[in-house]
Amino acid sequence: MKKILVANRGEIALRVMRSAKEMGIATVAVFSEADRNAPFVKYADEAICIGPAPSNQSYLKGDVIIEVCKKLGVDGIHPGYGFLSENAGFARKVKEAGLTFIGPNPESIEVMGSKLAAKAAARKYNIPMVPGTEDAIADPEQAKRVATEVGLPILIKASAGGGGKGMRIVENMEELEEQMNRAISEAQNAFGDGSVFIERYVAGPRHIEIQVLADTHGNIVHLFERECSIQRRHQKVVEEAPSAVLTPELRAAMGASAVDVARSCNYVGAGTVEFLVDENLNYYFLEMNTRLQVEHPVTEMITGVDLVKEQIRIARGERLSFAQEDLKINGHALEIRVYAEDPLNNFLPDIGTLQTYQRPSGPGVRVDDGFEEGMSIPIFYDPMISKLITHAKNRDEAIARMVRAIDDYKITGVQTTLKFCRWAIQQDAFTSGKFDTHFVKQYFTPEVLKEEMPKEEVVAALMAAALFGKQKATAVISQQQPKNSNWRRARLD
Ligand code: MV4
Repeated sequence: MKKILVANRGEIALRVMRSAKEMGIATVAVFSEADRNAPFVKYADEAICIGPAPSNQSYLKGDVIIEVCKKLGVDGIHPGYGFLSENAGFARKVKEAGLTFIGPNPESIEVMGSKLAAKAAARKYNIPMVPGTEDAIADPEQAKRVATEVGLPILIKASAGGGGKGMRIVENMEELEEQMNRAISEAQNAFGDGSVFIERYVAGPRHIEIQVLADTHGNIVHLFERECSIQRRHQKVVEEAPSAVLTPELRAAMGASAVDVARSCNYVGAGTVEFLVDENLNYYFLEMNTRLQVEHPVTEMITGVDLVKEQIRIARGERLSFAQEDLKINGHALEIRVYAEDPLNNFLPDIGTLQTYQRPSGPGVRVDDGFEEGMSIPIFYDPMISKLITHAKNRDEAIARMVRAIDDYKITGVQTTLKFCRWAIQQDAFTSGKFDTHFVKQYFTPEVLKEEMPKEEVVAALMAAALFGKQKATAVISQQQPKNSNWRRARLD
């Protein structure tokens, strides 16, 4: 593989190109008109504009991207995350064009894209799963029988969903039929597939995922877990590795299960197996993400493995150069996602120009970003500015280092989630490790950020929020707009 095209933008495009460069591989960027001056475009050996700003006219144009590959003599395509990364049809077309898709086979993407098919595949390997239905369900009477059997509350999930899309909680039998019918019609509208299934609702779970790598020779290893329970409306806020709650035994068991899930769909490449872990440390398989994830750096920090390089080596047909026994956890890593969003105003995207943009640095600090000072954040895509990652010899030091790095990070011109993250990682519930997926809902109100900010700033921000309350309401509604809305955040994880 001599030349790779990165079918993505922003920090992840840059991240992928850096590893390619270290491997002596030339890089091609494709970009939209909104990204003309972006660092990833300048960094690439060659760069081609593929269309206007909206993703469906640029980054989602698979056929155009394949044409660029043919023209420029590209060998392989790295899809990053989001956009075309989990599009089985695209992966298939890439293959048919004689190019290498740096990712799993289209068949694996397809199986894991259907949550029912994923669970059916995993069932053959005795992976622990939440009790519920094995097939799609549409008959309300049957649904009531299942609900009685597994016990209320239950969750109705869309098979074509994932990442929390199309999920509905049902607390009592009276609302079951209506909720199910709504879930079916929503799933039909959103995904073109109205299949839904039922699971018992796990009340206060942690979200823990396992990174796997699989080569084309049947070797599969896991690279331990990432704790992703600190999230807000299915948007991850803080990720860490390792998890504060896993024992070595549980880690080994979940790792073995994750490897089996990968095996169950003939997986090749880097993938992530998501689990719920309940308060008694029972774990349940949820779904598998068939791409490189946003939060992959924390795994890189604690294992010393460059996941992008491994993806490329695997795509070249090489064998994994290490076995499970060779992998060890070294220290502790944290990642926070820095968004151009206003935590004092319901996390509304606050796009604008990065008037000041000074990164933190120093020992154990990594910043994965795609912006420079003076650039404006396009309204067309996810408003993530960067990922701030710290690594230290233990969890307490990684947290202290993160607080320091946040304080050293100077961003003006847009509101960011920096102070929200600073608050989160200093909560007793976080520092003690005793938290679950309800952390933000449980503890966060805009007022808690008072301590994180100078007083005048709080007053001004809260007043602005109150004054523009009406505007805010409109914007919230537009955030809930369907698929093609620019504000609808690409579901990354
Ligand atoms: C669940 C659950 C409780 N019980 N399934 C949300 C994302 C999708 N991957 C699955 N999700 C959940 N599935 C059962 N049976 C709770 C969630 C959930 C969640 C999971 C992980 C991280 C954050 C979450 C936030 C709300 C709900």
